[in-house]
Amino acid sequence: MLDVEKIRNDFPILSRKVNGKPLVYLDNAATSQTPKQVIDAIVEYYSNYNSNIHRGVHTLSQEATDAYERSRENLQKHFNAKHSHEIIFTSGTTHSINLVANGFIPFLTNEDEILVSEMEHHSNIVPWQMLCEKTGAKLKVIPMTEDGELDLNSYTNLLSSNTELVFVNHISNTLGTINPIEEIIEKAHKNSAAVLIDGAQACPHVVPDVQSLDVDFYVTSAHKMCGPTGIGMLYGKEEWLKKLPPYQGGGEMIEEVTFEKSTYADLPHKFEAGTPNICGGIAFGAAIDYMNSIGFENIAAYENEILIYASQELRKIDGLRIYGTAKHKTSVISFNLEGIHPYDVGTILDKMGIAVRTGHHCTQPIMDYYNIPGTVRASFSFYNTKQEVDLLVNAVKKAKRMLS
Ligand code: 7TS
Repeated sequence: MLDVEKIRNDFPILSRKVNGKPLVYLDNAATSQTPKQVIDAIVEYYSNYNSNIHRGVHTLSQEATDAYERSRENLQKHFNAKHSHEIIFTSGTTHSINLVANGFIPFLTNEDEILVSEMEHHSNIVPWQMLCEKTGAKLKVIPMTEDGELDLNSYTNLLSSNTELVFVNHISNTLGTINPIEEIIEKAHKNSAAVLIDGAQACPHVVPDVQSLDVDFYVTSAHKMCGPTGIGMLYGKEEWLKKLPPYQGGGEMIEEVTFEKSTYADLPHKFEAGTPNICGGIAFGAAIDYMNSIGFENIAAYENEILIYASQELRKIDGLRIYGTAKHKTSVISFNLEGIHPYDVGTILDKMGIAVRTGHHCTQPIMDYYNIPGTVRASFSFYNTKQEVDLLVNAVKKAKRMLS
């Protein structure tokens, strides 16, 4: 099991105070905190070998290139991709999804259909709507149930020979639902549809094996898994990445340029135009090393304990409703107090040093489903403790007394 006190010492920010109270950081689904092992990798890069990559003969450039490419291989191993060139560095999940959506413009017509689930983050909805506007393809919605699970019967019925693409998140950022992506992928493939899985919320908790999932595209952001912001990943099967056109043109993504015509570089460089986030890429690898040193099985078991304890204690509060009660869920709890706006609860919690997110969490269709303006969302990581759950529960009780 985890030595949480020891782990907490790795995170300098966890010892700071907010509004005179020790910080209780429960906004991990928005972004995770950064351990000193990752901060050290960033400091070392800028202190010792900051340089542009893939272009210099000098030592610093070579060192930076090696570290960046080693990090790509690290990601390849972690996600079990067949080739390291199937790992494309992007600025994050949003960039990865837009890259794929743009790539499908030449392949879709107004006969085609795209399926997206009702519980997606806006970044896994809006790029597909933009793709539909450009191609005439139709966007269809896989509905969810009251518990916050996907309605798989409806999904099966929606699939047809016109379905070209399916987009679903691995874990919902608002409800915590772990979706049955194996089944979703298998059914899509039986209908010859390609699948993109949004793994932004999954990668801090589980290790997706992209080959055994047989997924076509898998995307994530480093900042949700102890890495820095501004760096993320697109995994794509080689055959797809070869087929899709580049997203952006510029330096490093070309083979040859004349004014008549340019030809594109091989993978992965075809999709990495311009100077990338070199330090971020290296730190992403360091974050994966850090999480693996703790162990994802340990992380999942511990976070599940926290989830069960927090759900049980919060449910004891009269008038508190939890949204998202799927059988398989991760350590995200969205809730409301009857008759009280979530923003007001969040503001009072902040006064007590407790960081939660309030609002629609970039999932307005989920809010429409429940007919609510937003929720309070507490999202837990492996460095949170049961004592912090108690502080949250007491603070919510206090907020209720103050606001009722
Ligand atoms: N997909 C999911 C499932 C997410 O949770 C998020 C971010 C994104 C995509 C976008 O990731 P980005 O790194 O490109 O911004 N989710 C949240 C959240 O729940 N609170 O703040 C950001």
